[in-house]
Amino acid sequence: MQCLSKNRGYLIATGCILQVWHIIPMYRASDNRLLVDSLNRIERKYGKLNHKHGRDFIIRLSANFSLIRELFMSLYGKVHKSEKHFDELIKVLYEGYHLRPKELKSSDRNREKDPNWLLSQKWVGMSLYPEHFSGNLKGLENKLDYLQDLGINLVHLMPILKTPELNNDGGYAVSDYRKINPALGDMSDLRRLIRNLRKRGMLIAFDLVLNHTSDQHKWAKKALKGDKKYQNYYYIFHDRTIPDQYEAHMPEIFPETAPGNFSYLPERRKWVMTVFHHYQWDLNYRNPEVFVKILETLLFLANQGIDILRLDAVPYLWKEIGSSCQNHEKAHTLVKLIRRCTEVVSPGVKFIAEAIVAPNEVVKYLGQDDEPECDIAYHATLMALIWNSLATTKVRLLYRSLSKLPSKPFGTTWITYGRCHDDIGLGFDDEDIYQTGYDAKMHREFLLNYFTGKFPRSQAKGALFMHNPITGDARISGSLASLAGLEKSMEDKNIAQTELAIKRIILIHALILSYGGLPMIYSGDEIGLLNDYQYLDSPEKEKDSRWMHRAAMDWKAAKKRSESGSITSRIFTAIQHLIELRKTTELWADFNNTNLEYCDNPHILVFSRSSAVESADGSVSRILVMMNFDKQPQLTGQEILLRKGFILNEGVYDLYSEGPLNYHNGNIEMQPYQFYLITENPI
Ligand code: OTU
Repeated sequence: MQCLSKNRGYLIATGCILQVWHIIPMYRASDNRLLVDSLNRIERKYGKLNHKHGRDFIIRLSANFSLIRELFMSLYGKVHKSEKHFDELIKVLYEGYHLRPKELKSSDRNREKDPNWLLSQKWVGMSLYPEHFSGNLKGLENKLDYLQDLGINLVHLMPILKTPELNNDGGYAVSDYRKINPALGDMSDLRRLIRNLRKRGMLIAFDLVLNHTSDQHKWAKKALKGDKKYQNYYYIFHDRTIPDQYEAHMPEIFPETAPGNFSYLPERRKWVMTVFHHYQWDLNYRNPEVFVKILETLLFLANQGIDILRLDAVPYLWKEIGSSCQNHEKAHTLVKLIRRCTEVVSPGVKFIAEAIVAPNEVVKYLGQDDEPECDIAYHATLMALIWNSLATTKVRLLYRSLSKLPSKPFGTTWITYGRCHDDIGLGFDDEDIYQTGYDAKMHREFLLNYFTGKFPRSQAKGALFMHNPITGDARISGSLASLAGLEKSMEDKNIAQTELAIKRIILIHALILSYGGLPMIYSGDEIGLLNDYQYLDSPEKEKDSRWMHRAAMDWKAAKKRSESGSITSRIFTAIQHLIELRKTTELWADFNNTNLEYCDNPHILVFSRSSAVESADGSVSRILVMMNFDKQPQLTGQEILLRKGFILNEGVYDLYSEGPLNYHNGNIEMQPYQFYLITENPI
């Protein structure tokens, strides 16, 4: 008590009390006392918290303490010794803060002053596998100029933490959260890379695979040896009674390669929950010790300088018999708790929710205004709808699905993307498909046939992923360029089709760069990298067609980006130009300022980006984006411009081509896959 009252005095003297004091009275008296006790314990162990050491921590812990406790106790209040675990959590928070490097603490403070820093239009990301892109982490440093040349300033490193050589699910089966895969480098290489990125004003995103560990993680190994404490880190059962109860309501994620959600451990004659592959053991978040350990890991990664953590498979974090074990309310509680804890230690760190679930469920991972969860979520709905629109040449389903999507909280953003390392799930609503005039089952079948090239006239070359012959369900693999028709048209030496494929590739990028959100380009797509079929020769990978679109970067092809007129150059320079336009136009910052606009032509997507206030200096205050998803030219009336307040023939022009729009008999004319970024000349 005594220590804290001194601290209070200190805080009053420095003015910080203003921030603390208006929060403290909201506490229950018991929380107040607990906070004081916690801080005193920290002081006894680490020395006095003062202006230099701990001021920010005290302020942030005070602001979040009641909520952290409430969230923690709602999950673990009934667990044996929950108070002890809570104390441990607070200790881990302080340790995380104590170990956080000075420069990161100062970056945290700057970001706190500008909480919307991530919404800026200046951020453009790329996801890449260091081993496929540059061999290793050191090699990656030599490629940063290339990324910057394209305009990338956020690098999402695909998982690089230690995994077994086999059975690693492309990095998503971690065996040591504190070591880097030796083939890629070590922690000091990662830190050096991050320093280099920071110097260049670039950000780094990194996976936290927190739903499961590899069966080679030390916790799993100890559990397998019979250690009860570590068995309780996972969902392990001595017979099928409980697993069968779970199974009754759990869908299968990888039915082809990993049927069922439990795996047998012959060494112990027990069953372990393995929702993904048999070697990915689901962590038991009903055990508070697991939560505290994973939080410690998270803070360790944050303290290496990671700006954005991607929470892998976040909908699966909480399992409950009788439920699908996805999107459980307590999975959200866990995310809220992670978020609050991070705000105390490293508030500059942002979170991506990796939740590829029903559209209405995805938005929930962005939290609500007073209950934040993640800052960013994948716009998987938009991604799937882009491909649907290309296959059908129409945008009706896209309009219907997107207009129904609940709006996301202000301050959060989408990852807009065309491809990533995973499959494309056809995650739109059956009812919406029906309302658009198709039979849902037949429509899905059509899309699967279209993207695997079975549909007559389809130019796409993809493969099915996790095909379930009983239900007919499947997802789709294939590189963006191959799905867009580049591979087939080049094989067929069909110049006209190659032209169309290039246009589709550019259109997809125009959409993800302008729709609203943080665009994430998948490495290789910027040069039209085709499918890689080598995975078919590997017994480990042949059944996982996602390897088809995880090809090594083709640096020889990338060199051609400066050969004007080459396919590579046309794709690369178009994306580069789009990125440049995005960065210099503030309307592309994501302040929930995208509006779908009605268009009478079913092939043309129209949306606007507008600022809330008309600017006095005549600078751009609205942009109308028009995109033709058909391989035929299309027309639409000019009313669409009038409705948005554009004055016809007076300075209406296309930002992309820096020229006027094309007209035909008084209508706006759009060539196959053409897009306009329409604005008006400054008056
Ligand atoms: C994620 O994806 C990763 O992105 C995958 O590469 C991993 O294999 C997997 O987790 C396991 O770690 O099912 O088909 O809603 O869609 O977690 C991809 C989230 C997946 C799931 C997602 C998962």
